Parts: sequence; structure tokens; C-alpha cells
Amino acid sequence: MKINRFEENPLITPRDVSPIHEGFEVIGAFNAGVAKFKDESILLLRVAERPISDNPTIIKAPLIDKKGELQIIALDKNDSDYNFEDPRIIRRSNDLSHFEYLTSLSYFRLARSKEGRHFTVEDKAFIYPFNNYQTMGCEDPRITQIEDNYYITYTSVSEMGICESLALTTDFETFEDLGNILLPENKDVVLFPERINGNYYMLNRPSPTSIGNLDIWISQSPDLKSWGNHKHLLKMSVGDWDGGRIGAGLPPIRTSKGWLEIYHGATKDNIYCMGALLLDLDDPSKVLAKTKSPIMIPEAPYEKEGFFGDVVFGCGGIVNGDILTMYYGVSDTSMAGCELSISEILEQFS
Ligand code: MAN
Repeated sequence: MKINRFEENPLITPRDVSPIHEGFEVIGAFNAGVAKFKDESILLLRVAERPISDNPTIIKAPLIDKKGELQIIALDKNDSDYNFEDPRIIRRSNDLSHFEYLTSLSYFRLARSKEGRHFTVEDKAFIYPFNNYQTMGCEDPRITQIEDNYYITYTSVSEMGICESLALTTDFETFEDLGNILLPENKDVVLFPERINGNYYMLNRPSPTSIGNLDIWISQSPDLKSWGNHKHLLKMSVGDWDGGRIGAGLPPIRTSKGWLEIYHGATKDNIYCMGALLLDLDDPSKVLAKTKSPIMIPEAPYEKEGFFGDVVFGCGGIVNGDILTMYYGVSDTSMAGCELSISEILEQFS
């Protein structure tokens, strides 16, 4: 499978983004939602900022309190009550299955480009945590255009859990909050770009804790508000590139063969790759085919090294004829771009 990675990669790095919080540094500008709006390519970046710690033994964790004020928790790295092994999260040593704090606070900022390779990042936030479901941030947005509406699905993180929220913009200047659409824990929601037999559809990824796996599900709605008819869609594998978890990546793309879904899979050791799925055009709960191997694996230095290396994580793309320009997060740090041929992806299924 040929992938034309842009020569300009990485397209946006933390250095290109100035922090909006005093005393913080930007450690990630990644996992962006993507849209074509008028003559612009738009990236809705997940920007992660963390409080600067002058003392190497002190780790600081940002939190927004119930009054909407930013608080900083300072923890000693030698405190045996806590586990600091994962750079992204802080766990209690006596309960490694849950996390207590995130080491950074994520929110969304827009970046715009006329030619799709050089982006200007806006100085202000576009969506900043605004309710109690988001005290630990907003993450991994996807944008689906349905007619003239651009729907943004994203995760809201708080001590109540990780749930899925929906927002709407028609101008990329302001947005309307449409609430939480899925209970915790759920992630990786993408909407289909059109109604199918009168209904809206979404892919999502619940995280069951007692039995079950980190698999992809599909749900249906008459109005984008009430979601039901939840069906299991795709199981992660055992011991393979997608043996740790899977989740939807880009909003599905209509092709003559079916809905093409480019999704992510991770190994148990958190190496994130992208694979492809083909779903029935009339009934997207039917999987027609799945690529055996990933279509993209972390290979370039910027995909292998960073805050959390060995990660390619696509949340959106722009289709022009047979060419899909995919913008994808790399190493939980930066944004990169590449071109793929849709017909070549479809050939991987046969
Ligand atoms: C995982 C990772 C992190 C993220 C948390 C909370 O640990 O995806 O990047 O911040 O979940 O969603």
C-alpha cells in the first residue's frame, strides 16, 4: 500500500502553538478533526498543555474545578501511593486499572490552510472545557459534515468518566453544545456523513470492564439526539496489531463498494496503526471486509518518537476524487499529512 507522506511533515508541532495558560507549556497539537470549509482545509487540533514544573521530582496535574477555575495538583514522584509510569496519566498504586489525574489538559484550537500543507494556528481556543463532564479536558475531535452542518464528536473527560459529546458549527467561528450523546466509558465516535434509510449512524467504542473487549460498535438515531439499536460491529483480534484495542478513526467515506472506514488498532503495548473496514452501504452494521494487515504503521521518525511514540492516529481526511488526504496525529505530539489512493485501499480487501 503506497502512502505519500508529506515532505513538510510534521505539519504542526507543539512549537507552533503558544500556550493559553500562564506557566504552562504545549506538549501536544495532535489528533485533529478535519473539515473542508469554503476554500480552507481546517484542522480542529487537540492541544495539550501542562503546567511547567521547576522541580524534577514534582509532577503537576491540571484540573478544572466545579467553579470552572483551573487548579494544579502537585505530586511527589517518590510518593509510593501513585504510579507515574505512563507519561499521560497518574494512577493510584493500589488501583492500576483506573487513573486519578491526567498530566495535561486538552482543549481544541483551529488551524487553517488554503493549500492543505501550511497551517496557521489560531491563538484562542475554539472549544475549551465548559462543563463538569470536562474537568480533565476535551479530546480527539472528529468532524462530520452533514449538508451545511459540521458536527463535532469528541470525548469529555472528568472524574465521572470518559463520555462522548456532540457540538455543531456552521461557520467555524462559534459552536453550539448538543450535550453528551453516550454514557461513559465510550470513545472514538464518528458520525456517518448522511442519513441511511432515514437514520443517522455512528461508530463508537465502549470500554467494558467486567467482560468484553475494546471493540467497535454501531448505533442509530432518528434525530442525532436519541441513540439506540446498538450493535457490535468489529472485534479486536488476539495478539495481532489490533490486539489491544480498536476504535473508529475517520468519518466513513462513501465508495461504490461500501462505506470505507479507516480505523485505528493498537497492540497491547500501545503501538497504534491504521486499518480499513468496508461496511454495507444500505446497512452499515454489516461488515463486508476488513484488511488483514494495517494500511499504515508508524515508520517515519516523527511517528515513532515523541511524547508517546509509535502512534499514528487519524481522525479525519479530505477526499478529492480518488485521493484521500489524511491528516493524522503522530506520537501524541504533532500533526502529519499523507495521501492515499481510495481505489488502492479498496484493492486491499480482495
Ligand atoms: C488514554 C489516552 C490519553 C487520554 C486518556 C483519557 O490514556 O488516550 O491520551 O488523555 O486516555 O482519555
